[in-house]
Order: sequence, then structure tokens, then C-alpha cells
Amino acid sequence: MARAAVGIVGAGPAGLVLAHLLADHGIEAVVLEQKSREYVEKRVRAGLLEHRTVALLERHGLAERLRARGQVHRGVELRFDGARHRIAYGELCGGRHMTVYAQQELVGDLIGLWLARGGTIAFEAEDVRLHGIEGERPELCWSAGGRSERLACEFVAGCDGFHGASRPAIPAAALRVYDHPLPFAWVGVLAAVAPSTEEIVYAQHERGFAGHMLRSDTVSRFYLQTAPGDPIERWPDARIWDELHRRLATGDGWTLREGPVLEKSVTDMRSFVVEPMQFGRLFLAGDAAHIVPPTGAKGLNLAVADARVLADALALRLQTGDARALDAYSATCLARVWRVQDFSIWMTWLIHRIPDETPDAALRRRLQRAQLERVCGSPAAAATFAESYVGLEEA
Ligand code: RFL
Repeated sequence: MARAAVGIVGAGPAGLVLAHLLADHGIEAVVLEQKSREYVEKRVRAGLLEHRTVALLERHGLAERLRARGQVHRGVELRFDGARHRIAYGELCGGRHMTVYAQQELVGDLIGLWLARGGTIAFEAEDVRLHGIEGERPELCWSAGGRSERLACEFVAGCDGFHGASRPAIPAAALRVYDHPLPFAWVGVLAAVAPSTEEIVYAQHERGFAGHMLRSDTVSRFYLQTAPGDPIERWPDARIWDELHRRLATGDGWTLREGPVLEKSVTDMRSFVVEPMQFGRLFLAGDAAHIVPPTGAKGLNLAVADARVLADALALRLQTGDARALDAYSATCLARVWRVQDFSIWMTWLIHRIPDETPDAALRRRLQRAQLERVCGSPAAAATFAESYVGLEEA
């Protein structure tokens, strides 16, 4: 049977960053991934990295391609009533910035660097099961190419996302679950077209939210608000462009460029947190433990932040026997998770069309407008928004 100090389930941002940080501490980890390498390196998701996420990757020598190819941003645009309002978060937050870099690029970089340093990833690991997490000798079992495999480890990191096998391995009675579906969903569109904006745009519109996000000089990402459960078949390309034109329209002659749609899908929104993020020798990180609505672009950044805390805590425990940081892992992470959850939910309600069936919809729409005007009109309110958006708080 194979052995490693830490068994990591999932080769997403959380699992891969954790693997690298542990290796920098001199701790051996093995990563199990359900999908193929090709699949995870092409999966389109997030694209906005916080200053502190990039700084961590740089400190660990993981940001060379990101530095060369990522785009630095210092402002974001909020649109409503056809008017454009720039929040200059760079100036408001002491020069901190965000970097646009596609999640699949980052995942590809982390996998390449991990394999180059001699690390192991078992791709296409099927039916991963966690055994003995409540004892001192946990084991991971899986099958690959028809063969049964086992890994004995001292600790298990559950980094396998929302639908993974790790969280369900914890007895339900040991977890408190906060699961809050939101009455919004996004049609996410990837198009082969140069961006029509230099900075990310969030547009609040009576037809629903529209977002113009950035990826590269030749590819752009767009989001359109729809109702949860809406099938993507209801969104032919012509309808997507028509809605984007309407919802992003301004009164100053700005125009939207169109291009071939490369990918599109509908994602429902939810807020989800489990407490605690640990059970016995299993530690959850990233989407396995929490989901935030995507509006504030925080999920990947939270996943990396969890990995940083977990790597340091595991290293202390494995190398000195001091378990205090590991015991406090969940509390340390949850403090940040709830702050980010609060901001992400607040920003979601700020920028989406409030559905008619929402209790007090008319009142809430008036309050939403008052908040938008305050964020765009008051330097203090803009600074508060900017601080949460760039993730200024340390924890
Ligand atoms: P991931 O990325 O889901 O990786 C988990 C990995 O585990 C594998 N896996 C398993 N492996 C073995 N056995 C099993 N049983 C397994 N089950 C699953 C999976 O194949 C996968 O490789 O979780 P991680 O590492 O926690 O990272 C979280 C982020 O991916 C996620 O929070 C972000 O994508 C959220 N998000 C955004 N975050 C940002 O910080 N900035 C953004 O701009 C941003 N935009 C977004 C987003 C998420 C979106 N969707 C699709 C929900 C935009 C959207 C539309």
C-alpha cells in the first residue's frame, strides 16, 4: 500500500495549492483526482484573483505564467440607468489590485509545476472512499483502470469541491449545515471576441443583471441573470447577444462587440457553509466546505486562503507535534468565510433584478437603488465596497 503524510482529494485550486505549500514545508502529499488531466485543465470557471492570492502564489514560485499573462486591474464599473460609475479600488485600497487570469490556466500551471517537482496526481481516480478518519490511520481507497488502489496517510485534505466524496464521509450529526439557495442564476457565456471594456462591468438592469468579465485579448466572459433551473436550451446565441446589448446599454455611445459563443451554461446560486470544516483527521478546504454566490468572485480566493492556513497548520503538527493551529483550522477559516459570505450575498442583492415573488419586492428595489447610489456617490461607501471586493482584510 502507498503511503504519504497527507492524502489530498481533488486537484482543483485548493488541493493543488495545498500540495505545493506542503512540499515547500518538506511534507509529502499525494493528490487524487476524479477527472482526467485534460478535463480539469479545460474546465472554465473563475477568473479574478485577489492581490493576496497572487502574492501567495508568487511567494511560492507558482506565479510565473500568471505574472506574464494575467492582466492587472485597479477599478470596476457599476452600471445602472445607462450610466457608468467607476469604483477605483486600487486608489481606495492603497494600491491593491486584482488580476484577471482564468482558473483553468492556473490549474494547468499548478499541475505542470507539481509534476515537474516529482509530485504525484492519480487522475481518473474513481469511487474515492475515505476510511478511518476518526482514528489515527486514515486510508484513501479508489479504483483506477479497473484496479483497486489504497493510500495510507496521517491526515486527509478534502479539497474535492461541492459534489465531492469528502464532506459526505463526515457523520451528518457532526456537522451544522447552512444551505441557502438564492433566487438567481447566471447564464455564463464564453465568447471568442475581444473585450468591449477595459475593466469588469456589473450592470444592474430591469431585465436582469448582466456582467462583462474579462479573460484575454481574444476571449471574453459574460453573465446574464436568469431564474434558477432555467435550461440553457432557452438561451440560443441570438437571445444571449440581444439581452447583453439591452442590459449593458449606456447613454454615451458605448458599443458591445459580438463574436462566436464558445461555451455556455446555467449556474444556480447558493450560499453554503458547513461547520466545523474538520472531523477527526479530515480537513475540508475550498468549495467542499463552502460556496459563495459568484458575484463577488471570491470562491477561488477562499479556496486558496483555506489551503494556506491548512498547509501551515499541518506542517506545525507534523514537524513539531504542536496541534494548536490544526485544532483551530476551522475557526480560523470560518471567520473569513462568513465575512466573504456576507459581502457576496450583499453584492448579489445589490446588482441583480429582485424577482417579483420576493417578499417586499417593491420596497427592496427602492432600497437597492439607494444602496447603489450611495456606493457610487459616497467615497466612504465606495471604500467599504472596495475593501471587501479586493479582499483587503487579513485573517
Ligand atoms: P474545485 O475547483 O471544484 O476542485 C475540486 C476538484 O475535486 C475533483 N473531485 C474529486 N476528486 C476525487 N474524488 C471525488 N469524489 C471528487 N469529486 C470532485 C473535481 O474534479 C475538481 O478537480 O474546488 P476548489 O479547489 O475548492 O476551488 C473552488 C473554485 O473552483 C470555485 O470556488 C470558483 O470557481 C468559484 N468561482 C469564482 N471564484 C473566484 O475566486 N473568482 C471568480 O471570478 C469566480 N467566478 C466561480 C466563478 C464559480 C462559477 N461556477 C461555475 C460555480 C464563476 C462561476 C460561474
